[in-house]
This record gives sequence, structure tokens and C-alpha cells, in this order.
Amino acid sequence: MSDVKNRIAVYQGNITKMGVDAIVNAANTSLLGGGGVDGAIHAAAGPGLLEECRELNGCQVGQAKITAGYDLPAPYVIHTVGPIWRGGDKGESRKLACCYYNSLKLAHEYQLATVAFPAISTGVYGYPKDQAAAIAVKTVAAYLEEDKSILKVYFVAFDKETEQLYQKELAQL
Ligand code: AR6
Repeated sequence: MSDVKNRIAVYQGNITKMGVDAIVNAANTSLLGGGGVDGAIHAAAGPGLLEECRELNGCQVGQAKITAGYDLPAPYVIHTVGPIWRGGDKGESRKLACCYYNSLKLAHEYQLATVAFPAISTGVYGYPKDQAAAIAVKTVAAYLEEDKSILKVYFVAFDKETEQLYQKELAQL
């Protein structure tokens, strides 16, 4: 796991500033924008992003779609839709893991080497932050073990608590 650990980093800050090949957006099924990180990404990318999203016909929970990054430093945005937390017995953990897995699969298909994730579902969608961090780190680590073409994954935490949760999970790898 040591190689995988070296390919994962935790950042606290604003994902729209990340100069990586792709940033991941925690979108909703319409892909037509919203609040939280979705709103921040659309605001920073400019109107071209929404225009391209209109052509995508939405996205299902756990799936991922890709667009250009427009005015963002990142040339691509991978849009994924996290599950809404409904108590934990409605397949939420599997759906959240799918978000990470399918986003990385898409990055691989586009030959992208560096990807930054926000803490999907942990804002408006109410997923418990500790459980979400565990799923995020474990799913990404397992993926990186199998796919050497992705060189680095950044977990971008907006708040200190989330950053510490990621650090704790990373230490356990
Ligand atoms: N950079 C990094 N992380 C951020 C940023 C940012 N600029 N802004 C917020 N976060 P949320 P969800 C963190 O609510 O729970 C939208 O309206 C935030 O602190 O953005 O998946 C969509 O359109 C939290 O830790 O996404 C959907 O309708 C994390 O990003 C719905 O919200 C996710 O919070 C999706 O809800």
C-alpha cells in the first residue's frame, strides 16, 4: 500500500483552484447546477460549463460524466452524483463508492493522471462525514492499486474536520 499512499494527498481549500487534470463535481441528477461545490464550480468555470452540461441529459446516482473545465485551471470536470443520506440502509455506501470508482474510470479513459475530489454527499446530501471519508479513501486506494495510470488523487476538504477525517483514514491504509 505504500505506493498507493504516496499517490493520495489531502488538501484543505477550494477545489476550483486546483491545477489538476480533472476536478470532480458533486452534482445532482439534472447536472444543471446547484449550491455547494457544484455552484462554486459553475461560478468559477463560467457559462460554457452549463451549456455543455445541458447536452448531457443528466446523470444517475453513482454514475459520472465528463466536460471541459472552461475558465477553471483544470481542463476537465468530472460530474458525479452522490446518494442522498436516508439513514444508511438504502444502498448509500455502495452508491457513494460507485461515485469514486466511476469518476476514476472516466479519468483513466481520458488518460488523465491527476484528479481532485470534494467530499461527495457530505454537504446538502447529509452523508455522515466520517463514514463518507472512510468510503472515499478505501475506494480510491483500491482503485489505484489496480490502475497505475492515475498518478495522484487529491481529497479536497473544505473544512478542518473533513481534512482530519481523511488524514485518519489515510493513516490506516
Ligand atoms: N471546494 C471544495 N469543497 C467544497 C466547496 C469548494 N469550493 N464548496 C463546498 N464544498 P455539497 P453534496 C464541500 O453540498 O452533499 C448541490 O446543490 C462541502 O463543505 O456541495 O454532494 C448539488 O447541485 C461538503 O464537504 O454536495 C446537489 O444538489 C462537500 O463539498 C447537492 O448540492 C459536498 O457538499 C449535492 O450535495
